[in-house]
Amino acid sequence: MSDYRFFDRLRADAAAERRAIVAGLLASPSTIAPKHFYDSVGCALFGAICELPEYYPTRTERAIFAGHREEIVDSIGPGRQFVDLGAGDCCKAQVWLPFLAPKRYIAIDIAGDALTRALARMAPEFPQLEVTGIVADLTRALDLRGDLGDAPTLFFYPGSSIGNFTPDEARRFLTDIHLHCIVSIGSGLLIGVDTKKDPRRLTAAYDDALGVTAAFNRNVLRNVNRIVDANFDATAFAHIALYDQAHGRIEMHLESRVPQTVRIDGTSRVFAAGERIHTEYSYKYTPAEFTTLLQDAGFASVRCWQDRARDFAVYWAT
Ligand code: AVJ
Repeated sequence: MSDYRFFDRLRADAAAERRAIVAGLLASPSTIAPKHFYDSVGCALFGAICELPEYYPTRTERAIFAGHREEIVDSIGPGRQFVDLGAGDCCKAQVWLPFLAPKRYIAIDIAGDALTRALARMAPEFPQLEVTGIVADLTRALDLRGDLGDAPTLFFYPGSSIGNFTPDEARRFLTDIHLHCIVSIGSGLLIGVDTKKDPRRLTAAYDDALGVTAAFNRNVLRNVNRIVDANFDATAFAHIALYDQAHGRIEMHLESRVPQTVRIDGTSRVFAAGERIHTEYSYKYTPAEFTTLLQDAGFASVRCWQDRARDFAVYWAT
């Protein structure tokens, strides 16, 4: 079977999504949710970010996975349903497939075009694997029970994507995953999470010398123009990345360089010079903090692996 099934669970919500974007833009402070970064240009820029010297998470996680492969594989066990949360180009998951021999691969992402391309490339390489793609928004209630039945499932959530949620939202999301896990013995969550560290290294990772992250941040305005019919000039906003030590989070904003009026879906909004649009949180957790979060979500057993410098952490929670 070099074929795959594909479901778009996003299209139904398009009108509600447009209203949510407009409401966020008109609010004070103005906000755009980070899920809107990932149009095709945004996906490509995120791929470039992952290659940057300053952006340590991707390569550090890869090294932890590679360095503890056997132990992690032994913990998970073979023949699971592999649910890839935020699959992107599916490359991170693909590395695991020969070791884990899952019986199904279910890739979920908000970027439908990227997911289609990834599965069309990948499915023929694994002819024995049953492959499913689901276009969905993970910030909305997660209900995969109809897709998964009662077979043991590995939920894979790498890359510290959990950091885009506030801790309360993250607890709720992890609780949802745990509820999917209790259906069947052998289910669990393999998740990668960035750690707290020197603020200078954290800010450098989100404000790189080449300006790739700045382009990634500004590109959200081009995407928003397309979705809600607005006329943002991406060059009229400056990229801001700062570390809020009290909250343990990177914040990204777009700061209006000049006073300007932007047309948004039939209305307009004035941005003062220096006024910011909030675009992303990226929360960082110590292993103790994240273990507690997993336990609060219902996971009774938590294992953790780290690199030597403790720049990143990988957890297996059941
Ligand atoms: C994909 C959410 C994990 O927070 O580090 C990278 C996104 N933003 N550079 C992160 C991102 C700016 C990334 N996540």
